[in-house]
Amino acid sequence: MLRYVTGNEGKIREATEYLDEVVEPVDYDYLEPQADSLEEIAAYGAETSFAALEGDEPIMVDDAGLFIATFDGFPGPYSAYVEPRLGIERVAELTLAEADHRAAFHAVVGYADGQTVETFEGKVRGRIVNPRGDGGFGYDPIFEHGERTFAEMDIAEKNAVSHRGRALEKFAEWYRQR
Ligand code: ITT
Repeated sequence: MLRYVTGNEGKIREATEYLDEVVEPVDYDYLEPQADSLEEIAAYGAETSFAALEGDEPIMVDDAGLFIATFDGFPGPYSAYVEPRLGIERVAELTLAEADHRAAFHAVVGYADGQTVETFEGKVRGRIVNPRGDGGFGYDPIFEHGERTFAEMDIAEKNAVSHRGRALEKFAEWYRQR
């Protein structure tokens, strides 16, 4: 059994659909360090959650962000701060006022079990568009990959190409071999 420390239900839906292991959601709010690297945040989150919570079952966390090329990767690691304050419509508007609409989602799964701390990264490239679709969560409606936004895909379709799907794939492969 794995304990998935997150307050984000969208992440839990995607991980549960992807992983064979039983995943128990744990809503523990670890204080995220101000860091430019998702790896650092995910490793810290997994390690401190394992230390703070009772129990021996391994912990996983997932730190993700939307990196917009024309803004030099902003909001990136600050995506969770920007989403409720600026709003995804405004993020799209600001990006579409520029010439370059390219963006990438990154996700890093962090794992800790008291002995080992590991991170697994996934990335997907796309471009920013005006919001379309009502699936997914977060920035999904403004991120187009191929012809569709992530909010126009179902969970399996998104997992097949997404940053989180790639990170979960690497993690699952490593975890199975342990
Ligand atoms: P936890 O830290 O509790 O796991 P969170 O939502 O705060 O949940 P992050 O810091 O990783 O998680 O999230 C960064 C932001 O990016 C946040 O606004 C998310 O909604 C958004 N986000 C993360 N993954 C996403 C995805 O697959 N599609 C769209 N938006 C995503």
